[in-house]
Amino acid sequence: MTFQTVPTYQGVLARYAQYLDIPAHTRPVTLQEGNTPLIPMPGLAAELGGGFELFVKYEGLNPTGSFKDRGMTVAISEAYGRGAKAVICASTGNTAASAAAYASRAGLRAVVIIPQGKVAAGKLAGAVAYGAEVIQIEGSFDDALALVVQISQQQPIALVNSLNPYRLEGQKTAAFEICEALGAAPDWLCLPVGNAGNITSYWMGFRQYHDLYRLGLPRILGVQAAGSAPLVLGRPVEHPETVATAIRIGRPARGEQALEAAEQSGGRILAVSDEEILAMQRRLAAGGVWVEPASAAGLAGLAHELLAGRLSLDELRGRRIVAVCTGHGMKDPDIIAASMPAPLRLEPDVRALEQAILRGR
Ligand code: AN7
Repeated sequence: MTFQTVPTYQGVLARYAQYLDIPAHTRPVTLQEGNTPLIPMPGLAAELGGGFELFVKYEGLNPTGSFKDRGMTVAISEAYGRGAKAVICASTGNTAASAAAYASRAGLRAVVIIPQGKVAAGKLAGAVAYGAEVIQIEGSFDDALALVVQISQQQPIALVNSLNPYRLEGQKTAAFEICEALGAAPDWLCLPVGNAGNITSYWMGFRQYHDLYRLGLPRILGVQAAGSAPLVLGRPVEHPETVATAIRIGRPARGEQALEAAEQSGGRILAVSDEEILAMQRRLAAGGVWVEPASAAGLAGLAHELLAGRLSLDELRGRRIVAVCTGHGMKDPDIIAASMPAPLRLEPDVRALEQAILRGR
């Protein structure tokens, strides 16, 4: 047997350079994001009725724990290459942590604006740890986004929300990876929808690969939380609410494109309740994949449609479904304490322990 080294993976910019529409001045800033696993979920597929193949694209395994890193590496690389000294974003948390990490690495200032309360602990801690200047405003994510758009037009500070087109260029690489792993596009793609950058990017990516390689196109099921479902209601939501704080967004910046992606693909955008989201978070964890609540929304949407009869097992027979799980469970540890049983407490006594084990806790 001979020892073999593996060529170092260099992140999505290097891997997919030929497919990305980015300026020549771009100077790569990477944490080797992307290349995330596509995990088969046969148990969950069987629970949902079976007859189809189900996979989770586990984007929580990116360097800062969310899918945002794919787009952020490109947005920061572009800003860095053109000589920007500072970047800014509004964020429900994951964008903030990602922007902070990549900006720090490039030696840029990162200013992140977060809404009042409700930013999950692991995200805020990340933004602080990576060295961002974190400003909390007394308002919603939508208020924060309006502010950063204004500031970035008035000051030399680069906007790295997904209004920045380079975010989408990087983000679409997840669609490429799925096609490469399956040898074709899946039949369905389910994912959560907040500000709608991700769904827009996936649709771009799948179309690009289909134009080049004829790999087919998925139908897209975009899922919002019922208390924050502007795209389902057809109007902005002034006071969005949901346990899935990542997608607590009432005015999605790329809402039009999300609706187009859903419609053109033959899919749809729907809403699920917080209870459905948390139930799916538990079911995913039972399969070994712990994700933050928002990340369970895509699959909760699939389960919802099956239950409501708007999707049938007949229709799904032999099909391949990919659910995008956007953020790691460790991003939002508090939700587990709030929605799941606390650990049993015992004296350090072997009899007590034995009884507890035999009782099954
Ligand atoms: C885990 O970080 O908007 O529809 O500011 O963190 O592309 O917005 C996060 C969004 C899904 C929705 N899942 O994606 C932010 C932010 C997780 C997220 C979404 C977010 P988009």
